[in-house]
Order: sequence, then C-alpha cells, then structure tokens
Amino acid sequence: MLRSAATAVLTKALRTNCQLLPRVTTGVSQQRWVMSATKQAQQEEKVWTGQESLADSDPDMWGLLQKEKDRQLRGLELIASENFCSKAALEALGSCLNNKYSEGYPGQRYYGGAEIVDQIELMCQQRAQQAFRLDPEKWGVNVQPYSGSPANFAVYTALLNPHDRIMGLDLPDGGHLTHGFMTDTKRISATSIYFESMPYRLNAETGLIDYDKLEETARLFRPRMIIAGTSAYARLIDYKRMREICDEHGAYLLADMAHISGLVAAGTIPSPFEYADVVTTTTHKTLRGARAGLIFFRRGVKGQNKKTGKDIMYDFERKINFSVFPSLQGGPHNHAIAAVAVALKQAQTPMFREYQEQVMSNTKAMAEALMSKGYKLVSDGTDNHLVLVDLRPKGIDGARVERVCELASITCNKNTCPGDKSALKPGGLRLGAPALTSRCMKEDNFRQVVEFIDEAVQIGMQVQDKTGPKMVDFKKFLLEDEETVGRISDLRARVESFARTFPMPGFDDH
Ligand code: DSN
Repeated sequence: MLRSAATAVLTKALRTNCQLLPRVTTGVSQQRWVMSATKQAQQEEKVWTGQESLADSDPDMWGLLQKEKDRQLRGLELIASENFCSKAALEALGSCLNNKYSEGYPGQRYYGGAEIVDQIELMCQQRAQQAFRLDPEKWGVNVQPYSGSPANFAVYTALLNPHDRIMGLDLPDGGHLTHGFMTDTKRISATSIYFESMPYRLNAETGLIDYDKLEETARLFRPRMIIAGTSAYARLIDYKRMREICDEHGAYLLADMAHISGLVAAGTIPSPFEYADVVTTTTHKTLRGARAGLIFFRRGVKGQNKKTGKDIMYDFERKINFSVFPSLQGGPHNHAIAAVAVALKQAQTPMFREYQEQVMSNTKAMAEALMSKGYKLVSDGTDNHLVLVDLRPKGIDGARVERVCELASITCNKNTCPGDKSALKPGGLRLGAPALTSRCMKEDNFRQVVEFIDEAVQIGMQVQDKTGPKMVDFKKFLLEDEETVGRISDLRARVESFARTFPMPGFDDH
C-alpha cells in the first residue's frame, strides 16, 4: 500500500476508533510503519495519539520541569536523603510498565498479561538479594512497597497486633516519623496511633544512641519490636547490642536502613542483616534508584523445638507478603520495580563501591572542614554519609541558616539536635554528601562547599543581630535589605557557577 493511501485508510480508521489497526499489523517493523503513518494521519486530523512530547503536549508542565532541572544543576544539593537517579533507571521508570496492573505476586496474579512483569519482579527480587549478599534460602524480599513509610507500616501490620509495643529512636533525636513518633500532646504518626510507642534517645552529652537507657526502658516497657534505624544520625548503629536487648524480651528487631542502604550494599559500613529479623529500606537515597521501598525478611529454619527437636520455621514471608498485598496496597508499581532492579544491578558494580567510598570520604572532609571553622557536630564527627551541625553554640538556628542557604542555591535542611524543643526552629542543620558525590565532587570540592555554607551562616548571624527574635522579620529582611540582598546574590552567583561545572546523572534536559 502506498503511504498516502495508507494514511487515508488510517485516517478513516481513526474516525472509527482505530478498528483497522490490528488487522494491518503483523510485525514490529510493520507496527512502526503503521504507527508513523498513523501519526501523520492523526496530525492531519488533530486527534490524540499519545505520541506527542511533553514539550508539545503540555508546555506549562514542561516549563516547570525545565526549571526544576535547572535548579538541580545550578544548586548544591546537600539533603542527606536525596540523590540523582541514573538515566537508565529513569528510562525504566518512565516506561510502558506504568500501564500494567498486576495485583498479586509472580505466578499468582489477579490480571492477565503479567508474564513480563512477573519476570521483572523476580529479577528485582534476585538483584535485591544479590546486592546485599543474601542467601535466598535465608532471606526473602518483597519489592512492591511504594516507599519506605508504607514498607514500615506493612511490617508492623504483618508482625504486630494493634496496640502492641514498639520502640524507635525519637524523631527529634534523629529517628523517623514511622518509628512511632508522638508528642506530649498528640499521636502524630499512624505507628503511634495504632501501636503503643516508647522512644529511645541519644545521650545528650555524646550525641550517641543511649543503649544503656534503651535497655533499661525496654525492661519496663517490654516491646514487641525494636526499630534500629535513623534519618539524621551520623554514626553507626550497634545492631548486636540491639539484638541482645530484643532477645531479652522476645522482641523482633526491625532494621530500617533507608538512609544507609547504599553504603550497606557497597560494604562500606556494617550490615544489619546479621542481627535483624526484618530489614526495610527506601531505594532512592544512598542506593540511588527510583523511589520505592523494599522489605527483606528472614525465611527458612529459625531453630529447633527443645522438646521435639523439630525445626521451627520463620513465618515472616507469608505474613509480610499478605500485609503488602492485599492488606495495604493494590497494584504494584511495575515501572518503579523495574527502575529499582536497574539500580540494584548498578549497586553490585565496583563503580558503585567506589562511589560509596567517595561519599564517606567526602562526608569526612566536610566534617573536618566544618570543625576546623569552629562548628560543633552532634557526636563530634561522622561514620556515614551525613553530618549534623549543632548551630546552637553559634547562637543561630537551623531554620534561619536553611533559608539563607536556600536563597544562595544551597539546599539543605534544618534538623533537631538532642534537647531541641521546636521542630520548626531547631538548632541543627543536616548535610549529606550522596547527591553531590553523584555529581563527581571530591574532598576539595566539599571543602569549598563548606566555605559557601560558612558564608551563609555569617550572613544569617548578622541579619539575626539586626532583626531580633522573630523569624518573619528575619525572612523579610533577607529579601528587602539592599546590602543583604546583594551579598546573597553574590554568594549565589559563585555557588551556581561552581555547581554548573559538575555533571549530572539522568536525562540532559529534564
Ligand atoms: N524524608 C526522609 C529524610 O529526609 O530523611 C526520610 O524519610
């Protein structure tokens, strides 16, 4: 058929809901030919093809993506939980897998057409086990959680009864909302609404987890589960000690390694798998994948019955899988699962190990540079990918410094330090190295980054002196005082011209 004739036939077909298309399609190359002829016909007819680029189809949204890409390129990204996902993983994320429903698990789906997504999910499971060097006889994994918070809630739903007791590191001390956060007056996280939570904390002097106090409190509280996980803690967790405390009470040990899972995969810090019953993680922080969550659970023989000598088996797998689906989630995000699988393959390469070693070395360089400038760090240093700066000795809070940094294209976040009362005006600033290390920055570059941050702190301190205690006055002054605007704009110009010289993973333009 001549192309023009085909176009005419297809145009007619489009008017009748594309009924002719399946009949003229017999192979991939013919399919492409039909699609191109279809496109031409559709363009002539101005009908929806679904083939338009984002730029053509939705210039407003495209414009915002361009702006965000530019923000990421010209800024210094220091939020410890962020990273830059690879182009390969993003390609999987933005793929046709977004279209597929597949409630259930590989081989047991509620929908047809799942033969390919079955392979993808199994591949992701296998790569997750390989990335953390796990024996599949001893550890299984569920790769369907939408992110870290749902993963944690799925574990609680699987292993706990409503009102069972859990203990997690208090949020202001560097824990996470989903580890049972509540205040004196309000139960904030659903994990404190549906379960009874008692926090453990840092030793205010050392800035280290107070394991002795945890042990003592656990003897009174008798938890069913202890959570070993942090989101603003610069030191390593003593999983062995946590296990011993759990064993006193027959409690489960859940390790939430979301922040550090990339370091664990690379083997640059100790793994929780030796001691934990269950391990959860997000996949987009140090692991540098797409946004999702994973739950690893022990499987196989747990021990022997003392009387009968018979094997006792772990019963986590059935409970956790049931909890993820159908108890809490619907269709798995197959596009995210595929993108995570791509990242997990990358996580097994020597390049990934080098990257994580560089993350730790950069964080140390940043810590030393900060301390040499007289900054106090919570726990006086770092063993991982982040530092927590205690700004209180400088007489300024994290919120003010975060705002000055933001205006100067340095992205970081205010954070509570042990003893802080307000989460809105906390004394700390959390700085992480994973994202900028993905842009190939090395130790010297991080020393330069500290120079920029120090400049922002000085500006903040001087503005605070002039504006007094009210945050609203401080913020207004930053935008209105001519000299301050000039100083910040000068700092921003230097930050941006520095940042732009470093490459960026992902797509070139969005
Ligand atoms: N929001 C993440 C963080 O910044 O640590 C934790 O989920």
